[in-house]
Amino acid sequence: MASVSVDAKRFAASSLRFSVVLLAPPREEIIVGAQLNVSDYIIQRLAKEGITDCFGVAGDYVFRMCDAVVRSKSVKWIGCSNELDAAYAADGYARVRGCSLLMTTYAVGELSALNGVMGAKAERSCVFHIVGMQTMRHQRVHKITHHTLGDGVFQNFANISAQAACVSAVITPDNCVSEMERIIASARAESQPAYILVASDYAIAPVNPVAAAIWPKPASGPDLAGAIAALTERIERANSLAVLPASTVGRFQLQKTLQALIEKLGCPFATMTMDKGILHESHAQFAGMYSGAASSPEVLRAVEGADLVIDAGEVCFHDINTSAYSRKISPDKFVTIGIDYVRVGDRVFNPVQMGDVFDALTTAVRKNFGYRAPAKPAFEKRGGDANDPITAAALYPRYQEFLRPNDHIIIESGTSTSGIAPLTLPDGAEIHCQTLWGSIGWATGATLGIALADRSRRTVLFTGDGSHQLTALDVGTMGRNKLKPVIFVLNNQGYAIERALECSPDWEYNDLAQWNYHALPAALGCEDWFTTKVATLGELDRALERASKGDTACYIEVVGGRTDYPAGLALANKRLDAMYANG
Ligand SMILES: Cc1ncc(C[n+]2csc(CCOP(=O)(O)OP(=O)(O)O)c2C)c(N)n1
Ligand SMILES: [Mg+2]
Repeated sequence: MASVSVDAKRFAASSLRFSVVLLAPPREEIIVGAQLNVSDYIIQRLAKEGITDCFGVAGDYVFRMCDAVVRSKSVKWIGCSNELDAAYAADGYARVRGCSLLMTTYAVGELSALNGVMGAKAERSCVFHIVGMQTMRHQRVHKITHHTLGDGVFQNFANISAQAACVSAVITPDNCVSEMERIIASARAESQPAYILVASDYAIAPVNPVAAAIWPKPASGPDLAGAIAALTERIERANSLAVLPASTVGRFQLQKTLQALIEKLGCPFATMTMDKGILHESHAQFAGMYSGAASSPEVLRAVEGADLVIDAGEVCFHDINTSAYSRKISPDKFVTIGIDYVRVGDRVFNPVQMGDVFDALTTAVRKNFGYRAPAKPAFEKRGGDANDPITAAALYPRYQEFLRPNDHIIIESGTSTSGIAPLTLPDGAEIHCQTLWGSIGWATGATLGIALADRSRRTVLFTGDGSHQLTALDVGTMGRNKLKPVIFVLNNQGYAIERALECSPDWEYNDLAQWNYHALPAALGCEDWFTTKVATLGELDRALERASKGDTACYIEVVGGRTDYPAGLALANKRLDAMYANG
């Protein structure tokens, strides 16, 4: 069998297939690893990316990497209850900070994190996933160690974890400096996870100090002019135009650039659930939420009635975004400005960078479509009497009033997404959701990451009882780190969204163990949290008032109806054949 150092080189080389190929420019800055060991170098280099927290679960093969975090002056260890929690938290953190750090141990740890990291890949969240492995000394002699299949093989899982990343490397003292540059540049260019394997003895070996070439940011090529000409020609020919901004615009922090283009065009824009809040919803050109047949007549007119629809950032017409594929936009009036390409009809222009296209198009276009969105209807009244049970119709208008400018709002797959998505966001408030990957429990984990990534803003979580049961332990980690989220757990006695997606709502596999959710924070060690369980509108109103004070973390268990579906979900319930291509 080939020695692992050879494997390492082969693995690193093969991983190039998944990464953006970037050419090294003349050296501008020299990063030298002198006097640092591999683990310290890696942590210090990642700290330069703005990372100040490391989510993870310790284990003997990753001890030496954990030590480097503990030694670091700039990165703090955030111990999590399990690796899935840690991965979800890292995903949330990266959405706010641009990138994040996740640390797990060989095999048992990394495989537990895999679903969370794969979700980060699907949703373009740049998580640096470091995995500590057995010493090279043991690997070379195929020692039988714990966390293996007992076969003396150490590469059984690397390829599995690498699938959840866009770039990967096995770090050695020799390649450490250059591989870290390649990994960081590639992962940031794609805004997707990187997988970094470090053997325990190499982690404490001194870095071979070499000058590292700086990897450039991806750049547009000569196709840029052709892309702008093709887009401009289509825009000038159109009598009406709409823009659908994608969540990637936020991942690459291009909101202002896109907003400038939309303002120059004077056209409507609408967002789908996955992309909600990418641009301010108070903007005069915001037509509303686009979700296929569930959209308002104004949005349907603006989007489906337009001569041309610009997809800004590769929107995703999946079942959830389109209310079970009820979108009607013909492909011939749809053009895409992708992360690194433009597609107009059958023509593809690449490589061209999304930000460059937004900028150049803003300069090039002359036409202004003069769109102003009609005045938005006033928020629905709260409605209901104090002793009434809590219905979706009474709950979501109350949440609307509760939201504040600049909130980080995290929504979970389930009825909370259908209920919150139609609300109008206060200025600067951001929605964080995972509607493409849709792995439940994500929202509670992401709340931990987001609240840590930005303590200056309020973090509000809307989750369901079923999803929360996967990752409720994160609440303890939030308390341990003195975070002050506001958490709403909808206790509707099971998987309501699944009841809605079935011909019968009564299958027992959609029922849950009935927890005392509001007792969890105390059981998980949270001190001074405001916790309550509310079953009537009067109780809910009092809890909302108390939570809006903002002086403590809040955990509110909201008792809802078992099959009380918000409007979007009720529509999907009527379109099950289209949703699943049944019969
Ligand atoms: C990891 C994972 N397991 C299973 C599913 C399937 N699933 C999707 S939504 C859902 C139930 C969500 O229930 P809950 O959080 O209570 O939300 P509700 O709709 O009741 O408000 C399940 C089990 C999933 N998406 N992800
Ligand atoms: Mg539920």
